[in-house]
Amino acid sequence: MPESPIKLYAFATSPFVQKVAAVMDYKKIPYTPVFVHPQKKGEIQFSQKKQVPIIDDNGTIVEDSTDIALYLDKRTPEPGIVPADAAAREKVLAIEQWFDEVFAGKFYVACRFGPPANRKRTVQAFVDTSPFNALERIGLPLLSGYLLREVIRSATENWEHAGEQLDELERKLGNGPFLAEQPQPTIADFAVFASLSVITDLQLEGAGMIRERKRIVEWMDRLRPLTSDGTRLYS
Ligand SMILES: N[C@@H](CCC(=O)N[C@@H](CS)C(=O)NCC(=O)O)C(=O)O
Repeated sequence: MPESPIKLYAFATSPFVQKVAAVMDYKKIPYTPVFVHPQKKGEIQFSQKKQVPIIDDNGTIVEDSTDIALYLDKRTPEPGIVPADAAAREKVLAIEQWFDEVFAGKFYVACRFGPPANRKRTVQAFVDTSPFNALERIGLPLLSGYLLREVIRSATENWEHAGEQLDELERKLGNGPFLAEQPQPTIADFAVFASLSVITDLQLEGAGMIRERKRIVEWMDRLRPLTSDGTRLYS
């Protein structure tokens, strides 16, 4: 039986979903996003964790963006996203973990929910892509300030220090050409690039802060032709 495209259970705005999409685009693996209702989550009822991304590869379910990327690398080994050398692999995975645990929250989520203009567009992206009913479509934008108050509070606080996260990224880029001084892009590059490209390509507030850092711009220019741009899940 011919294989179907991978189902990618998603929120359009999730940094972890963006990472997986950028990896699939690099590997030229066909996929179909399935947007999940953020409260009801009926589409991912089968999951215990109930967090996106989740993929369904013709019946094989994989959860967690790092595990998904590593699964995809085994499924479709070329082009590879993890170095063969053990020490290099460790460095790459450590940077990818830094993305998951620090950068995704303190820079990307801070950017999407910190500046009020971005916040409005983030909520709108949810409304445009999520399987909401008519009432939810009207109600969510009106109630978002209340429903998301905790996210907004910490994003606003983190956004004040967002430049420090970009400084740290510049340090990690070193002399390149890719993260962990790898000659080819890895899972770490796609993780960070996927989120930054959303900010620059959708021209969110914060794009200027990225563009004024030469080292980051040059690195993004190296990645850009290899994978999709920041409109990959939502334009
Ligand atoms: N470690 C997980 C984190 C996934 C995650 O935090 N997903 C968020 C969206 S960005 C989510 O589904 N949140 C909904 C919830 O926790 O209820 C990964 O890398 O995939």
